[in-house]
Amino acid sequence: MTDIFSQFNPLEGKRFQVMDEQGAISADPALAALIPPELTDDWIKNAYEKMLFMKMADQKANNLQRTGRMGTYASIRGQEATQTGAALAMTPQDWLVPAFRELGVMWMHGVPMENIYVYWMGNELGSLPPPNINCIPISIAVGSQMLHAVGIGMGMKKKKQTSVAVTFFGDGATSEGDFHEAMNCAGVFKPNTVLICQNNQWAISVPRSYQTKSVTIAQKAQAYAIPGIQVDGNDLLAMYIATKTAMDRARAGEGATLIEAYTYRLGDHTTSDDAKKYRDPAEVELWKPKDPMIRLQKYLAGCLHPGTGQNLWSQAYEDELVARYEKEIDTIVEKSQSVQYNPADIFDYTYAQLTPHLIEQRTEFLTRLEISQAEQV
Ligand SMILES: Cc1ncc(C[n+]2csc(CCOP(=O)(O)OP(=O)(O)O)c2C)c(N)n1
Ligand SMILES: [Mg+2]
Repeated sequence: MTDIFSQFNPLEGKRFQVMDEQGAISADPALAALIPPELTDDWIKNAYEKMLFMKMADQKANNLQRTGRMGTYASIRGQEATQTGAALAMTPQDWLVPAFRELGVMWMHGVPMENIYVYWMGNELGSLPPPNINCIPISIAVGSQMLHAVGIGMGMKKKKQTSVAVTFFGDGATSEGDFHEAMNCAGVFKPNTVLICQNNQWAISVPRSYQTKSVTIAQKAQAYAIPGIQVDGNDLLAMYIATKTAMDRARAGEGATLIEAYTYRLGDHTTSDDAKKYRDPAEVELWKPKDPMIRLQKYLAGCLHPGTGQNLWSQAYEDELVARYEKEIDTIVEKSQSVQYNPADIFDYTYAQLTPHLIEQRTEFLTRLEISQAEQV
């Protein structure tokens, strides 16, 4: 495998990209040569379909919150390529260790969309994936999950397994002590771990420029003696290649890698936020043409199907997919809304024995709930 990590040194200002904003594969033969044979046009088309589905499921989650059927939700809009490229480099044996903005990669790794909706509807049952789906629960506490991923990767290495723990976190999370502890252990113990920072340029209202004075996040890896690479996170192919290369290193016992996916949060931080209050709309306009969906549409529209001679992307094809996915997502919403749960659960699983204060709260909560349910009848 070509060593892209030394070829794209973040300290030299290099960012790894193989498909540009126009959907064109790099004209540089050395870069084009990095594209492995499995990345056929059909592979790209399949990935595009997954990205469209997650984009629509993401939009639906926002709509559900707006109509009072979901709690706060953190959108992945703009980050679909980062998550899909990484997910396609993973195998079911690998463990996914997410933060909270990972609807796409969680779903790709086998967590049913229904579970993800149930979680954001405020029901912890959503955090329990079916057996054999290797994904740990969403971590709302910023940065805490990176250490778990390093620990899981250390365990895999100790057991001489070839599986890998892949963790996601934001640019804001790199300011947490947990990031530096995780990176230090990643350097010292060489775990089977890949650390993916989704640098979406914002941590709620804090821009990337206030987060760190390092020019890139990827270069921080050098201080911990692990490879680090900055990748165009809106380039599906580059994300796949970088993640696959990092996974192969980990599987071969060579240790951890830091990938900075340079991308953009096109939406608000969450449904509880209004980015217009702190973000210049002109910046969003600058990023809109870099949308990972658009560049794949452009690429696929330029490819002809070898059998039919038709373009691999057209508006009619898109419309047909959208109609099909809308129905599928509506069914998922119905299923997630019909999950039964006991409202008292939020009190019953934190302590072995509730404190007197919480017993009081529990009683009051259930009494009020009965009243409000009675009012609805
Ligand atoms: C330990 C901790 N501190 C603060 C928060 C509040 N908080 C939630 S998300 C967030 C910003 C995270 O930014 P980033 O890591 O860039 O991830 P993004 O939301 O951009 O995906 C903050 C400060 C939290 N959840 N946990
Ligand atoms: Mg961020």
